[in-house]
Amino acid sequence: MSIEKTFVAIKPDGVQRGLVSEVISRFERKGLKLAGMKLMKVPVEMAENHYGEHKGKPFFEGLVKFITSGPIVAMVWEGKGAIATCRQVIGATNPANAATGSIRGDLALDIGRNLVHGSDGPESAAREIGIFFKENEIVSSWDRNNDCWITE
Ligand code: DAT
Ligand code: MG
Repeated sequence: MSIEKTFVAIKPDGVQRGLVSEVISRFERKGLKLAGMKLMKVPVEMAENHYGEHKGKPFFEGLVKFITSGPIVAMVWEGKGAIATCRQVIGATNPANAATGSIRGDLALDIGRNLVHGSDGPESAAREIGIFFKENEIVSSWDRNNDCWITE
């Protein structure tokens, strides 16, 4: 398993509900390493680009409206197998099917208010990091003094 970077965002519902620290702590405690983070409002064009694969679906308009409705916390997390691991920490798309112990399983009820976004593969991770972050906003592979206790 290689060291990967993935894009994760706390959606407007997570910020509004005061769950920013709760969500961040779950990725931190897992052992992932924070490589970028900012609070921002997403412009409509950026939201449409980010969710481009869903254009034309019945929920697309509502999704763009929701994601642009308030600030999000955009993040890059790094670690061994980080892309799939973050998806597991986040849980299934519909909170009704998300495992207990996952963010959506523990903290959300509705598919349209599922708190967190995570890239679903290497291509989308690279694409989404590029949409939300400039190169100089990412701190790659910085030395963490407990790395040897997390990754062999
Ligand atoms: P995920 O966010 O788990 O990657 P996705 O990429 O399939 O899920 O969809 C993006 C978001 O769109 C998802 O987090 C919530 C919303 N969404 C997906 N399917 C939906 C549906 N059937 N009805 C309403 N919203 C939906
Ligand atoms: Mg997705």
